[in-house]
Amino acid sequence: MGGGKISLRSDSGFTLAEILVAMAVFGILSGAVLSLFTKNVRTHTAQTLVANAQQDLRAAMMIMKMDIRMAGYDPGKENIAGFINAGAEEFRFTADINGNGKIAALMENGGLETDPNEDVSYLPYETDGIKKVARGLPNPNGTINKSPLIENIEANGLRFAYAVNDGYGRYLRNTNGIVWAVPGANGKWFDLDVNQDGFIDAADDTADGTTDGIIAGRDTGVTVDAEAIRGVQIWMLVRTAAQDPDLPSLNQRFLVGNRVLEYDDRFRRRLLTSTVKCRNSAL
Ligand SMILES: [Ca+2]
Ligand SMILES: [Ca+2]
Ligand SMILES: [Ca+2]
Repeated sequence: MGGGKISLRSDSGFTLAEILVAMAVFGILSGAVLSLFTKNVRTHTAQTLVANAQQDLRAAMMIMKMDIRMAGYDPGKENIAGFINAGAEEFRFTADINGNGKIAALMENGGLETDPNEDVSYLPYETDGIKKVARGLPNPNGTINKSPLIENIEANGLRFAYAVNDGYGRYLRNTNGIVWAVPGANGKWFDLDVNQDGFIDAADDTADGTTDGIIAGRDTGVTVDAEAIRGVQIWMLVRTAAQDPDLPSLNQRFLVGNRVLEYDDRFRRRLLTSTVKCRNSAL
C-alpha cells in the first residue's frame, strides 16, 4: 500500500465459508425486514379498512340526520308532511321542501315533483351479496328507487327508535326519562328500556321474558301515531370490508336499537348512534 492509496481490490478474495456466512446473515436480515414490512402492510390495510368503515358511517349518519331534521317540514301548514312509515328497521317520511303545498308522493298526474327529496325512505337491502342501507326516493310508478347510502351494514344493523308525544303535548316518559319506543304488534308504542333502569341494553332483552337477541319492549299503552313522533334515534352497525387475519377471533356484542347482536369472528366493527329532533317538533 504505497503512495497513501488504499487498494479497493483484495488479492486474496473470499473463501467459500465467508461467502456462505455472508449469505446466511443477509438471508436472516432480509427475512426479518420482509416480515416487518409484511406486518406493517397488513396493519396498514386493517387500519385503512377500519378508517374507511368509520368514515362511511359518519357520512351516512350525517346525510340521514339532515334528512330527518326536515321530516314533517310543512311551511304552508297544509298538514301534508310527516312520517309515513316509522318502523324499527326502516322509515319513510315526507317534507314539503320547496314549500309549494304538495308532496312529491302525492302528485296525482303520475309525475314527480321537481324536488324528489320530499319523500325519503331509509331501509336495508342487499345487492351482489353485500348488505347496504338505501336512501330511497319514489319512482313515478310508485316503487322506491334505492340508492346505496352505505355498504357492509350488518344484518339487523340499521335500527330506529322514536321519542313520541304522550298525547298531552309532552314527551312520553318512563321513570328514568324520555322513552325510546318502537311500534308493537298491538298498535302501541313499546319502550325499549323494559326493566326501567335508564339504559337500553342486553338486560332488556332478558327482561322481556325471552333472551333471544330481540328487545320486544314494554307496552306503554300509547297508541302508535306517526304524527306523535318528535325525535328519532338511529343505530348503524357496519363491519370492515374484509376480515383481519391478525385479529384474534373476538366475542363482540352490540346493542343496536331493539337488537342485541353478537359475533365471534375476525371482522372489525363500528357502531354509530345518534338522535335527531324533528324540525317540526311541537315539543
Ligand atoms: Ca313540495
Ligand atoms: Ca334497561
Ligand atoms: Ca328478548
